Amino acid sequence: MSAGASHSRLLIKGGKIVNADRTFEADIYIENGIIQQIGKGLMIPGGAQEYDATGKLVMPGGIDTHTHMQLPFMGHRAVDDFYTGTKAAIAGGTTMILDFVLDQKNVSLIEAYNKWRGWADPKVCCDYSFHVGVTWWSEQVKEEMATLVKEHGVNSFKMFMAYKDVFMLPDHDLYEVYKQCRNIGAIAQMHAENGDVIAHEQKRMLELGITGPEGHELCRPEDVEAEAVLRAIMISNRVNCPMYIVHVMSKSSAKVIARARREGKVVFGEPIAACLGTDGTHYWHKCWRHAAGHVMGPPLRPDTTTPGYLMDLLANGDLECTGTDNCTFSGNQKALGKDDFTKIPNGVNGVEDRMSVIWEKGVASGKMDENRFVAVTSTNAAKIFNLYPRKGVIAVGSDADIVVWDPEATRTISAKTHHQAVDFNIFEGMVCHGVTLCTISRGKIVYQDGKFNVSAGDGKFIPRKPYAPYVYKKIDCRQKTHDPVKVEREPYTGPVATLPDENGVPKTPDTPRSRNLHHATSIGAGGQHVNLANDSTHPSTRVMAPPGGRSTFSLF
Ligand code: URQ
Ligand code: ZN
Ligand code: ZN
Repeated sequence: MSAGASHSRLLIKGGKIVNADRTFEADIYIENGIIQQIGKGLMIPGGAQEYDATGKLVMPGGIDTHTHMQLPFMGHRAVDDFYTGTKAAIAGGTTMILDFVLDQKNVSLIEAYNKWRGWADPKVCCDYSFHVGVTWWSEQVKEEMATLVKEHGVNSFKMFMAYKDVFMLPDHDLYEVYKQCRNIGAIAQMHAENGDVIAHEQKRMLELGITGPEGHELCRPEDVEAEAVLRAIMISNRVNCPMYIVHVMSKSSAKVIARARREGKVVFGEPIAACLGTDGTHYWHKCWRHAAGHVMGPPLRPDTTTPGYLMDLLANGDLECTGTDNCTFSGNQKALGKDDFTKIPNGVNGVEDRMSVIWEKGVASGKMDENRFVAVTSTNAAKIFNLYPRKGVIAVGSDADIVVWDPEATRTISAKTHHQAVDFNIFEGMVCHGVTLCTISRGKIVYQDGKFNVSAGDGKFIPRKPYAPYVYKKIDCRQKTHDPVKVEREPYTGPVATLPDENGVPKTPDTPRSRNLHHATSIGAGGQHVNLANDSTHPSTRVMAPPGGRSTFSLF
């Protein structure tokens, strides 16, 4: 049977299908990259390739919400490009990456988008899409955001509160960007750290002679992240814009997100494989290269309870989906910062190991079941970024992006055996339950038993429409409760002070105090209350002195 024909017909039989909502035994028939039938004893056309998944789990392929393949950054370029990065993704059970168009200030977003498409399209081995970075603000940027949504299948824009003078935007611009995101049905993503404080603290650490990777965490402890998370949520909530906090790296920031969600704010938190699988104690490792290999922003946290805490919130729904922020630099590139930690290119690996790390630390550890695993590694991302149900579920009509998973097998993670281009692995030596047996990308077996069957450019750019229902139905509901309403009141006709002249002397003395100027109802704590005992017009009214103490105004 020719590869073409067998490629277009595939029967996966005997497996246990795991979606976010349920687990059930059934066979899957795929034709031309689409799931055509799910069930037992299927009647299918002849000539289909068969894969025996008996005793294994059959899950939607992972969706990595956050990668930076071949990113030009801090004077270098990330070593995993769109070919090696997507190949490694496939080996780990991920069948789609969401990468970032991320260019400098004053560069057209459309030009940047076209440049990144030119890099990715010829190389990707699995499907992908782009978030677009907004690193500057102008009327042009505003219009280009709308064009990207209308004409280029973008529905997510990423902003930075960190990387001062490089990607960072000030709050007043962020307010405008969020307003535009809301207006065009997009989701706003935020790298939340206080970039101004980091800049000062980097200087202070270097002045103290702290030049090693430990300085990277010391200059931006988790308060610096959590404050920015709160600020990003506060600003976006003012304009009712959905907020997606990328790489949630700390307990403090996760708590801020959890509280905001309980207050009804439309906020999504994305922990990454790195902070779910390891911690920031590595920055204090005596081997400089080992310590520097963990440098990313925001940093991994030295609080060793962080990974377990974040996994608990991922399991219970306070955190929503997972990415990797895969942005890999070799040890020699990291050594650019051997004398100054601020020059260590920021970024770590994860795209190949995310699924196994989360299975080991989340499912094997007993914190979540296999359905929640699928939700946080695939389905929720598809829903947030409006890919669902094309992606993120095993259902008739969906793309046949599938991973056959062996939950009992184990593998030891190592840079010596991983398929990524980078020569360092932050999970080095970690033994994980949960091994990819077979990865299927739009109906093609692209990885099986350790062997690839990929061609560069096989992957496709997947456009995404705005107004993702999973996000914007919430936004629309909140809009009803969100808009401020003015108080209808009679025009004020009482005395008004005159402005002082150029010598600061009031032109006419204030008119004598007259009675009953205020008709206030008692509106709660904060100030002195004075009863208008003899006020015939408002017998029950109580006068509220301004909060913070007795006003000079008095009736008695
Ligand atoms: O900040 C990001 O997400 C990019 C620039 C990758 N680097 C990193 O350290 N996270
Ligand atoms: Zn970031
Ligand atoms: Zn990133």
